[in-house]
Amino acid sequence: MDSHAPDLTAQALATDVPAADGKKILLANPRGYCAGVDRAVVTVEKALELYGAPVYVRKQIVHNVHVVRTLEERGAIFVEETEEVPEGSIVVFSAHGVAPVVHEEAKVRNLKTIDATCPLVTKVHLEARRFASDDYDILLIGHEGHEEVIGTSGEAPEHIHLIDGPEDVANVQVRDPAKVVWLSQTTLSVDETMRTVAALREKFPDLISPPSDDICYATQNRQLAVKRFAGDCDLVLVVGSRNSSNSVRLVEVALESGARSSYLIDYPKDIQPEWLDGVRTVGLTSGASVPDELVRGVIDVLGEHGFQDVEVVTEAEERLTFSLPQELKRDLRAAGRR
Ligand code: 10G
Ligand code: SF4
Repeated sequence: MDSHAPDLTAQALATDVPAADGKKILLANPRGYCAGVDRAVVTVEKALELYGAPVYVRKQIVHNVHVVRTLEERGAIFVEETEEVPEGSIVVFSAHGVAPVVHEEAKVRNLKTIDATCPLVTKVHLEARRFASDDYDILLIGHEGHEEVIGTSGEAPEHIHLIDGPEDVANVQVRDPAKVVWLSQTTLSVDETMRTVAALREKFPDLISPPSDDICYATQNRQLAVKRFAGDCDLVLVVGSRNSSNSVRLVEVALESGARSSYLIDYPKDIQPEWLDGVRTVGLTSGASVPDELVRGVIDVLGEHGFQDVEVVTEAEERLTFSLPQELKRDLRAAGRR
């Protein structure tokens, strides 16, 4: 898997073949891997190299079918719950984060844990802990059942109310309307979240906001990039898996922002030829858990249909990287590896 592969650039994509019928691809930048996903995937790869297979991973390390299959081929074993991991084994916690109770379960089973939770998710956990200790009611905006929401809620279950969109606002009850804060999942639609916050604020005028954005830089940038070109597109293709919240949001953002059609695909082969009927401009992007090799595959397939002109549409340059989890770095150092 090419977790470190350089981004496709306008130059790299320039082609001498004239575009057929003015057909073109608008390629979003940024797209694909964010810093937290890169760190999580590399964590599993390095753990496999260092400790040898099998390395257990609790939940999908990131929500991408191709990433999970590739790591499985290398010897990772994905499980749903800690109790499925044999006593004394190594387990990696996924980038979406875990509730404190999961760390306790792992301790009881004498597991060696490596926590690949994205530092930007940990930041939200710490906010939840702090507001709970100050005895706030916390309105956590997020999707019910999503692993990140389960993990964050587990930090302070008695203080947190889940708000899964504006329609949940009417029923929420708090102890003291003057002491309420909202926090959120990191991978939500920015626009829908703002609509939810507006509805919450109408109900609780003293509602306070998180100290800094909980919807992370990567989620925001990928949505802004799609907004830039959606209105010019007959079709927007988003590479990403069905259970990837941020990828699904990109399809919604594309449609809300004027794309005539938009589809989520796991693989280049998922493109249905009829989607391309009468299409001249295809917007192309990918979720934060998607390796860029899949996007390159989509460009190849579109090229076979006459879309040989690729224009990169840049919203932001991302340079953020996160260092590997401490516990892994320590073992790598001890083994004389980096
Ligand atoms: O978009 P979601 O949260 O479903 O996850 P993903 O694995 O598809 O993308 C990366 C985002 C995270 C690891 C959640 S912070
Ligand atoms: Fe971290 Fe944002 Fe990527 Fe989630 S989407 S792993 S919060 S950088």
